[in-house]
Amino acid sequence: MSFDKSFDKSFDKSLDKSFDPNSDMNPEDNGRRNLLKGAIGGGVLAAGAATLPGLVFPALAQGEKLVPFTDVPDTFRVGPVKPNAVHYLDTREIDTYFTDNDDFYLVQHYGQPEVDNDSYRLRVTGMVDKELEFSLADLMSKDVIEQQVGFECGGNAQRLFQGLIGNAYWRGRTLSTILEEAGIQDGAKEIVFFGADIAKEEIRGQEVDKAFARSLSIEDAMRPENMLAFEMNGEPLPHYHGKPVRLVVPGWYGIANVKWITQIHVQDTRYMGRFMGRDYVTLKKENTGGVDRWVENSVTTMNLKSSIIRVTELGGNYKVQGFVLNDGTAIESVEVKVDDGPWQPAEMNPRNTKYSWKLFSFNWNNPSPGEHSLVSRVTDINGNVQATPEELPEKISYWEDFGQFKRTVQV
Ligand SMILES: Nc1nc2c(c(=O)[nH]1)N[C@H]1C(S)=C(S)[C@@H](COP(=O)(O)O)O[C@H]1N2
Ligand SMILES: [Mo]
Repeated sequence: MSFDKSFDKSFDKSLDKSFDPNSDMNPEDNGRRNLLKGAIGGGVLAAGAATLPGLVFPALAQGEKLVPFTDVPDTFRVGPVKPNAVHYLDTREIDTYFTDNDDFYLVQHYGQPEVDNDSYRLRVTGMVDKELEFSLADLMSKDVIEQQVGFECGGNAQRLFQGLIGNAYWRGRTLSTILEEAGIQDGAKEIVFFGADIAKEEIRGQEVDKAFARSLSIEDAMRPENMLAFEMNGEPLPHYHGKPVRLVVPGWYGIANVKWITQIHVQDTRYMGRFMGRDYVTLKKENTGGVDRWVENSVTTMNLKSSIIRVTELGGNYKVQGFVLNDGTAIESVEVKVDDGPWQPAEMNPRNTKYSWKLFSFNWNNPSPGEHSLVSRVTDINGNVQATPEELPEKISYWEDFGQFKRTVQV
Protein backbone atom coordinates (compact mmCIF):
# COMPACT_ATOMS: atom_id res chain seq x y z
CA MET A 1 0.00 0.00 0.00
CA SER A 2 1.38 3.38 -0.84
CA PHE A 3 0.58 6.72 0.62
CA ASP A 4 1.68 10.18 -0.23
CA LYS A 5 5.23 10.25 0.96
CA SER A 6 5.03 13.74 2.30
CA PHE A 7 2.99 12.44 5.20
CA ASP A 8 5.78 10.01 5.97
CA LYS A 9 8.52 12.57 6.13
CA SER A 10 8.87 13.19 9.80
CA PHE A 11 10.11 9.84 10.99
CA ASP A 12 10.87 8.15 7.71
CA LYS A 13 14.22 6.80 8.88
CA SER A 14 12.95 4.60 11.66
CA LEU A 15 9.55 5.39 12.99
CA ASP A 16 9.25 2.40 15.24
CA LYS A 17 12.86 2.35 16.26
CA SER A 18 13.04 6.01 16.99
CA PHE A 19 10.68 5.74 19.92
CA ASP A 20 11.94 2.46 21.24
CA PRO A 21 13.61 3.33 24.54
CA ASN A 22 16.40 0.89 23.68
CA SER A 23 16.99 2.27 20.21
CA ASP A 24 19.91 4.26 19.00
CA MET A 25 17.87 7.21 17.81
CA ASN A 26 20.10 10.13 17.12
CA PRO A 27 18.41 13.05 18.85
CA GLU A 28 20.42 15.44 16.74
CA ASP A 29 18.68 14.28 13.59
CA ASN A 30 15.38 15.09 15.10
CA GLY A 31 16.57 18.46 16.31
CA ARG A 32 18.01 19.38 12.95
CA ARG A 33 14.79 18.50 11.23
CA ASN A 34 12.85 20.72 13.59
CA LEU A 35 15.32 23.49 13.08
CA LEU A 36 15.04 23.21 9.34
CA LYS A 37 11.32 23.14 9.45
CA GLY A 38 11.36 26.16 11.75
CA ALA A 39 13.75 28.05 9.55
CA ILE A 40 12.23 27.24 6.20
CA GLY A 41 8.64 26.47 7.06
CA GLY A 42 7.89 29.11 9.64
CA GLY A 43 10.07 31.81 8.14
CA VAL A 44 8.99 31.57 4.56
CA LEU A 45 5.37 31.27 5.47
CA ALA A 46 5.39 34.20 7.81
CA ALA A 47 7.21 36.38 5.32
CA GLY A 48 5.74 35.00 2.10
CA ALA A 49 2.17 34.48 3.12
CA ALA A 50 1.18 37.99 2.18
CA THR A 51 2.20 37.50 -1.41
CA LEU A 52 1.54 33.80 -2.01
CA PRO A 53 -1.29 32.66 0.20
CA GLY A 54 -1.57 28.92 0.21
CA LEU A 55 0.40 28.33 -2.94
CA VAL A 56 3.95 27.51 -1.98
CA PHE A 57 4.92 25.12 0.77
CA PRO A 58 8.44 23.99 1.44
CA ALA A 59 7.60 20.41 2.28
CA LEU A 60 6.09 19.60 -1.08
CA ALA A 61 7.85 17.04 -3.26
CA GLN A 62 9.77 18.40 -6.21
CA GLY A 63 7.29 19.79 -8.69
CA GLU A 64 4.32 19.17 -6.41
CA LYS A 65 1.92 22.05 -6.03
CA LEU A 66 -0.72 22.87 -3.52
CA VAL A 67 -4.10 23.32 -5.18
CA PRO A 68 -5.59 26.49 -3.70
CA PHE A 69 -8.72 26.32 -1.60
CA THR A 70 -11.16 29.03 -2.58
CA ASP A 71 -12.91 28.80 0.81
CA VAL A 72 -9.81 30.04 2.66
CA PRO A 73 -9.79 33.83 2.52
CA ASP A 74 -6.56 35.56 1.53
CA THR A 75 -6.67 37.26 4.91
CA PHE A 76 -6.47 33.93 6.77
CA ARG A 77 -3.19 33.88 8.68
CA VAL A 78 -1.54 31.55 11.11
CA GLY A 79 0.75 33.42 13.43
CA PRO A 80 3.93 32.14 15.07
CA VAL A 81 3.76 30.50 18.50
CA LYS A 82 3.67 33.17 21.20
CA PRO A 83 3.85 32.76 24.99
CA ASN A 84 0.46 32.31 26.68
CA ALA A 85 -1.36 32.49 23.36
CA VAL A 86 -3.56 30.10 21.44
CA HIS A 87 -1.79 28.60 18.44
CA TYR A 88 -3.52 26.85 15.56
CA LEU A 89 -2.05 25.16 12.52
CA ASP A 90 -2.52 26.01 8.90
CA THR A 91 -3.97 22.61 8.09
CA ARG A 92 -3.06 23.01 4.39
CA GLU A 93 0.51 22.73 5.61
CA ILE A 94 0.16 19.42 7.45
CA ASP A 95 2.72 17.26 5.73
CA THR A 96 3.94 15.00 8.53
CA TYR A 97 2.27 12.15 10.32
CA PHE A 98 3.40 13.43 13.72
CA THR A 99 2.96 17.11 14.43
CA ASP A 100 6.15 18.90 15.42
CA ASN A 101 6.11 19.83 19.10
CA ASP A 102 6.76 23.41 18.05
CA ASP A 103 3.73 23.48 15.81
CA PHE A 104 1.22 21.33 17.73
CA TYR A 105 -1.76 23.57 18.56
CA LEU A 106 -1.86 25.34 21.92
CA VAL A 107 -4.77 26.21 24.16
CA GLN A 108 -4.44 27.29 27.80
CA HIS A 109 -6.95 29.32 29.67
CA TYR A 110 -4.77 30.53 32.57
CA GLY A 111 -1.42 31.05 30.85
CA GLN A 112 1.55 28.69 30.82
CA PRO A 113 3.03 28.25 34.32
CA GLU A 114 6.70 27.39 34.70
CA VAL A 115 7.03 24.22 36.77
CA ASP A 116 10.48 23.21 37.98
CA ASN A 117 11.43 19.59 37.24
CA ASP A 118 13.42 19.07 40.44
CA SER A 119 10.87 20.35 42.91
CA TYR A 120 7.93 18.93 40.92
CA ARG A 121 5.56 16.72 42.90
CA LEU A 122 2.34 15.01 41.87
CA ARG A 123 0.06 14.37 44.86
CA VAL A 124 -2.77 11.85 45.05
CA THR A 125 -5.27 12.85 47.73
CA GLY A 126 -8.82 12.41 48.97
CA MET A 127 -10.76 9.15 49.21
CA VAL A 128 -7.77 6.84 48.92
CA ASP A 129 -6.35 4.27 51.31
CA LYS A 130 -2.93 5.88 51.04
CA GLU A 131 -2.17 9.43 49.92
CA LEU A 132 0.80 9.45 47.57
CA GLU A 133 3.40 11.87 46.31
CA PHE A 134 5.56 11.34 43.23
CA SER A 135 8.61 13.16 41.95
CA LEU A 136 9.24 13.23 38.21
CA ALA A 137 11.84 10.48 38.62
CA ASP A 138 9.31 8.37 40.58
CA LEU A 139 6.79 8.71 37.77
CA MET A 140 9.36 7.71 35.18
CA SER A 141 10.56 4.70 37.16
CA LYS A 142 7.92 2.10 36.21
CA ASP A 143 4.69 1.23 34.39
CA VAL A 144 5.69 3.42 31.46
CA ILE A 145 3.71 3.14 28.23
CA GLU A 146 3.99 4.86 24.88
CA GLN A 147 1.35 5.42 22.27
CA GLN A 148 0.21 7.61 19.41
CA VAL A 149 -2.57 9.94 20.38
CA GLY A 150 -4.10 12.71 18.31
CA PHE A 151 -6.70 15.17 19.51
CA GLU A 152 -8.43 18.43 18.82
CA CYS A 153 -9.80 21.18 20.99
CA GLY A 154 -13.53 20.87 21.68
CA GLY A 155 -13.71 24.36 20.18
CA ASN A 156 -12.01 23.37 16.92
CA ALA A 157 -14.03 24.61 13.98
CA GLN A 158 -14.48 24.94 10.25
CA ARG A 159 -13.87 28.66 10.74
CA LEU A 160 -10.24 27.79 11.63
CA PHE A 161 -10.08 25.16 8.88
CA GLN A 162 -9.70 22.68 11.77
CA GLY A 163 -6.40 24.18 12.96
CA LEU A 164 -6.76 23.30 16.68
CA ILE A 165 -5.40 19.82 16.13
CA GLY A 166 -2.31 17.66 16.47
CA ASN A 167 -0.98 14.10 16.55
CA ALA A 168 1.96 12.99 18.68
CA TYR A 169 3.79 10.04 20.15
CA TRP A 170 3.49 10.18 23.93
CA ARG A 171 5.41 8.39 26.64
CA GLY A 172 4.33 8.37 30.26
CA ARG A 173 3.17 6.56 33.36
CA THR A 174 -0.10 4.67 33.26
CA LEU A 175 -2.70 6.42 35.40
CA SER A 176 -4.51 3.27 36.53
CA THR A 177 -1.49 1.80 38.34
CA ILE A 178 -1.13 4.97 40.38
CA LEU A 179 -4.80 4.93 41.32
CA GLU A 180 -4.51 1.25 42.24
CA GLU A 181 -1.47 1.94 44.38
CA ALA A 182 -3.36 4.69 46.23
CA GLY A 183 -6.45 2.47 46.59
CA ILE A 184 -9.72 4.17 45.72
CA GLN A 185 -12.17 3.88 48.58
CA ASP A 186 -15.77 2.67 48.33
CA GLY A 187 -18.19 5.47 47.64
CA ALA A 188 -15.74 7.54 45.60
CA LYS A 189 -17.33 8.89 42.40
CA GLU A 190 -14.97 11.24 40.63
CA ILE A 191 -11.32 11.94 40.18
CA VAL A 192 -10.30 15.57 39.75
CA PHE A 193 -7.08 16.50 37.96
CA PHE A 194 -5.63 19.88 38.91
CA GLY A 195 -3.06 21.87 36.94
CA ALA A 196 -0.46 24.24 38.41
CA ASP A 197 -2.06 27.10 36.47
CA ILE A 198 -4.16 29.32 38.71
CA ALA A 199 -6.13 32.43 37.85
CA LYS A 200 -8.59 34.78 39.45
CA GLU A 201 -12.13 33.89 38.48
CA GLU A 202 -15.11 36.03 39.28
CA ILE A 203 -17.87 33.74 40.45
CA ARG A 204 -21.15 35.34 41.53
CA GLY A 205 -19.49 38.64 42.25
CA GLN A 206 -16.59 37.15 44.22
CA GLU A 207 -13.01 36.91 43.00
CA VAL A 208 -11.43 33.60 43.91
CA ASP A 209 -8.22 31.81 42.92
CA LYS A 210 -9.03 28.81 40.76
CA ALA A 211 -6.72 26.18 39.32
CA PHE A 212 -7.50 24.68 35.92
CA ALA A 213 -9.14 21.33 36.58
CA ARG A 214 -11.13 18.60 34.91
CA SER A 215 -12.66 15.44 36.32
CA LEU A 216 -13.34 11.88 35.18
CA SER A 217 -15.57 9.18 36.61
CA ILE A 218 -13.65 6.37 38.32
CA GLU A 219 -14.48 4.07 35.40
CA ASP A 220 -13.21 6.53 32.78
CA ALA A 221 -10.10 7.28 34.83
CA MET A 222 -9.22 3.57 35.16
CA ARG A 223 -9.01 2.97 31.39
CA PRO A 224 -5.59 1.38 30.85
CA GLU A 225 -4.65 3.78 28.04
CA ASN A 226 -4.82 6.92 30.18
CA MET A 227 -1.35 8.23 30.87
CA LEU A 228 0.61 10.88 32.73
CA ALA A 229 2.80 11.91 29.81
CA PHE A 230 6.30 13.27 30.31
CA GLU A 231 7.54 12.86 26.72
CA MET A 232 6.12 14.12 23.44
CA ASN A 233 7.59 12.90 20.14
CA GLY A 234 10.71 11.63 21.86
CA GLU A 235 11.46 14.87 23.72
CA PRO A 236 10.76 15.91 27.32
CA LEU A 237 7.26 17.40 27.43
CA PRO A 238 7.67 21.01 26.26
CA HIS A 239 6.79 23.87 28.59
CA TYR A 240 3.79 25.01 26.52
CA HIS A 241 2.37 21.48 26.42
CA GLY A 242 2.45 21.03 30.21
CA LYS A 243 6.02 20.42 31.38
CA PRO A 244 6.89 18.27 33.15
CA VAL A 245 3.74 16.09 33.19
CA ARG A 246 0.29 16.19 31.63
CA LEU A 247 -2.66 13.87 31.55
CA VAL A 248 -3.48 12.26 28.18
CA VAL A 249 -6.92 10.68 27.85
CA PRO A 250 -6.94 8.98 24.43
CA GLY A 251 -10.13 9.45 22.40
CA TRP A 252 -11.27 12.54 24.35
CA TYR A 253 -11.30 16.18 23.34
CA GLY A 254 -8.14 18.11 24.25
CA ILE A 255 -9.70 19.70 27.33
CA ALA A 256 -9.40 16.37 29.19
CA ASN A 257 -5.63 16.40 28.83
CA VAL A 258 -4.76 18.50 31.88
CA LYS A 259 -1.35 20.14 31.44
CA TRP A 260 1.10 20.95 34.30
CA ILE A 261 -0.74 18.39 36.43
CA THR A 262 0.12 18.58 40.15
CA GLN A 263 -2.76 16.94 42.02
CA ILE A 264 -5.16 14.05 41.58
CA HIS A 265 -8.03 14.19 44.03
CA VAL A 266 -10.59 11.44 44.62
CA GLN A 267 -14.01 12.53 45.91
CA ASP A 268 -17.61 11.39 46.30
CA THR A 269 -19.22 14.43 44.67
CA ARG A 270 -19.36 15.75 41.11
CA TYR A 271 -16.70 18.32 40.29
CA MET A 272 -18.53 21.31 38.79
CA GLY A 273 -15.67 23.74 38.01
CA ARG A 274 -15.70 26.10 35.04
CA PHE A 275 -14.32 23.59 32.52
CA MET A 276 -16.76 20.86 33.52
CA GLY A 277 -19.86 22.84 34.34
CA ARG A 278 -19.83 26.07 32.36
CA ASP A 279 -17.27 26.19 29.54
CA TYR A 280 -16.82 23.26 27.17
CA VAL A 281 -20.47 22.52 27.80
CA THR A 282 -22.47 21.80 24.64
CA LEU A 283 -26.06 23.01 24.58
CA LYS A 284 -28.11 20.89 22.20
CA LYS A 285 -31.62 19.66 21.62
CA GLU A 286 -32.14 16.02 22.46
CA ASN A 287 -35.05 13.67 22.60
CA THR A 288 -35.36 12.72 26.25
CA GLY A 289 -38.00 10.01 26.63
CA GLY A 290 -40.20 11.41 23.89
CA VAL A 291 -39.74 15.05 24.89
CA ASP A 292 -37.45 17.42 22.97
CA ARG A 293 -35.39 19.25 25.54
CA TRP A 294 -32.38 21.55 25.48
CA VAL A 295 -29.69 19.69 27.37
CA GLU A 296 -26.17 20.67 28.40
CA ASN A 297 -23.29 18.24 28.42
CA SER A 298 -19.64 18.63 29.29
CA VAL A 299 -17.54 17.67 26.24
CA THR A 300 -16.07 14.19 26.64
CA THR A 301 -15.09 11.76 23.87
CA MET A 302 -14.42 13.03 20.36
CA ASN A 303 -17.25 12.71 17.90
CA LEU A 304 -16.80 10.84 14.62
CA LYS A 305 -15.30 13.42 12.28
CA SER A 306 -13.29 13.69 9.08
CA SER A 307 -12.11 16.71 7.20
CA ILE A 308 -10.25 17.50 4.00
CA ILE A 309 -7.24 19.71 4.70
CA ARG A 310 -4.96 19.62 1.68
CA VAL A 311 -5.11 19.07 -2.08
CA THR A 312 -1.94 18.61 -4.09
CA GLU A 313 -1.02 18.18 -7.75
CA LEU A 314 2.07 16.51 -9.19
CA GLY A 315 2.43 15.86 -12.91
CA GLY A 316 -1.31 16.09 -13.44
CA ASN A 317 -2.14 13.72 -10.57
CA TYR A 318 -4.34 15.24 -7.91
CA LYS A 319 -4.47 14.04 -4.32
CA VAL A 320 -6.99 14.99 -1.67
CA GLN A 321 -5.81 14.48 1.89
CA GLY A 322 -7.44 14.77 5.27
CA PHE A 323 -7.78 13.41 8.79
CA VAL A 324 -10.24 11.48 10.93
CA LEU A 325 -10.63 11.84 14.68
CA ASN A 326 -12.98 9.92 16.94
CA ASP A 327 -13.18 8.09 20.25
CA GLY A 328 -11.03 5.18 19.06
CA THR A 329 -13.81 3.05 17.55
CA ALA A 330 -12.38 1.31 14.46
CA ILE A 331 -13.04 3.01 11.14
CA GLU A 332 -14.85 1.21 8.33
CA SER A 333 -14.23 3.73 5.54
CA VAL A 334 -13.61 7.29 4.51
CA GLU A 335 -15.20 8.48 1.30
CA VAL A 336 -14.78 11.60 -0.77
CA LYS A 337 -17.38 13.26 -2.96
CA VAL A 338 -16.42 15.57 -5.81
CA ASP A 339 -19.10 18.11 -6.78
CA ASP A 340 -22.35 16.14 -7.16
CA GLY A 341 -20.62 12.86 -7.95
CA PRO A 342 -20.81 9.55 -6.05
CA TRP A 343 -19.04 8.85 -2.75
CA GLN A 344 -15.69 7.24 -3.58
CA PRO A 345 -13.40 5.39 -1.17
CA ALA A 346 -10.23 7.03 0.13
CA GLU A 347 -7.13 5.16 1.18
CA MET A 348 -6.16 5.08 4.86
CA ASN A 349 -2.57 5.72 5.93
CA PRO A 350 -1.18 2.39 7.22
CA ARG A 351 0.41 4.18 10.16
CA ASN A 352 -2.94 5.09 11.69
CA THR A 353 -3.58 3.53 15.07
CA LYS A 354 -6.58 3.36 17.38
CA TYR A 355 -6.09 6.74 19.06
CA SER A 356 -3.90 8.56 16.54
CA TRP A 357 -5.46 10.88 14.05
CA LYS A 358 -6.20 8.83 10.99
CA LEU A 359 -4.91 10.34 7.76
CA PHE A 360 -6.49 9.50 4.44
CA SER A 361 -5.66 10.14 0.82
CA PHE A 362 -7.84 10.11 -2.28
CA ASN A 363 -6.59 10.04 -5.88
CA TRP A 364 -8.65 12.57 -7.77
CA ASN A 365 -8.48 11.59 -11.40
CA ASN A 366 -8.58 14.17 -14.17
CA PRO A 367 -10.45 17.04 -12.60
CA SER A 368 -11.58 19.58 -15.18
CA PRO A 369 -10.18 23.10 -14.90
CA GLY A 370 -12.36 25.33 -12.77
CA GLU A 371 -13.79 25.39 -9.27
CA HIS A 372 -14.85 22.15 -7.58
CA SER A 373 -16.32 21.19 -4.26
CA LEU A 374 -14.88 18.34 -2.19
CA VAL A 375 -16.28 16.77 0.94
CA SER A 376 -15.34 13.72 3.02
CA ARG A 377 -17.31 11.50 5.34
CA VAL A 378 -16.19 8.75 7.69
CA THR A 379 -18.07 5.62 8.75
CA ASP A 380 -17.10 3.53 11.78
CA ILE A 381 -17.48 -0.23 12.16
CA ASN A 382 -20.70 0.25 14.09
CA GLY A 383 -22.25 1.85 11.02
CA ASN A 384 -22.19 5.41 12.36
CA VAL A 385 -21.78 7.82 9.46
CA GLN A 386 -20.40 11.33 9.88
CA ALA A 387 -23.38 13.63 9.65
CA THR A 388 -23.86 16.59 7.36
CA PRO A 389 -24.11 19.91 9.20
CA GLU A 390 -27.88 19.80 8.58
CA GLU A 391 -28.17 16.38 10.21
CA LEU A 392 -26.29 17.36 13.36
CA PRO A 393 -28.38 17.79 16.48
CA GLU A 394 -29.78 21.27 16.84
CA LYS A 395 -27.09 23.03 18.80
CA ILE A 396 -26.49 26.52 20.08
CA SER A 397 -23.01 26.44 21.56
CA TYR A 398 -20.14 26.10 19.10
CA TRP A 399 -18.42 23.22 20.89
CA GLU A 400 -18.10 19.92 19.03
CA ASP A 401 -18.15 21.01 15.40
CA PHE A 402 -18.01 17.58 13.76
CA GLY A 403 -20.25 17.76 10.70
CA GLN A 404 -19.07 17.10 7.14
CA PHE A 405 -16.98 20.01 5.89
CA LYS A 406 -17.45 20.90 2.23
CA ARG A 407 -14.37 22.56 0.76
CA THR A 408 -13.91 24.35 -2.58
CA VAL A 409 -10.75 24.34 -4.67
CA GLN A 410 -9.62 25.94 -7.93
CA VAL A 411 -8.06 23.56 -10.45
N1 LIG B 1 -3.61 22.94 33.04
C1 LIG B 1 -4.28 23.13 31.90
N2 LIG B 1 -4.47 22.08 31.08
C2 LIG B 1 -5.13 22.24 29.91
C3 LIG B 1 -5.66 23.49 29.53
C4 LIG B 1 -5.46 24.59 30.42
O1 LIG B 1 -5.91 25.71 30.17
N3 LIG B 1 -4.76 24.36 31.59
N4 LIG B 1 -6.35 23.60 28.35
C5 LIG B 1 -6.96 22.39 27.83
C6 LIG B 1 -7.48 22.54 26.48
S1 LIG B 1 -8.90 23.42 26.32
C7 LIG B 1 -6.91 21.90 25.41
S2 LIG B 1 -7.68 21.93 23.92
C8 LIG B 1 -5.63 21.17 25.54
C9 LIG B 1 -4.60 21.69 24.57
O2 LIG B 1 -3.39 21.01 24.73
P1 LIG B 1 -2.13 21.54 23.93
O3 LIG B 1 -2.01 23.02 24.20
O4 LIG B 1 -0.94 20.76 24.40
O5 LIG B 1 -2.41 21.27 22.48
O6 LIG B 1 -5.09 21.29 26.84
C10 LIG B 1 -6.03 21.20 27.88
N5 LIG B 1 -5.30 21.15 29.13
MO1 LIG C 1 -9.68 23.15 24.22
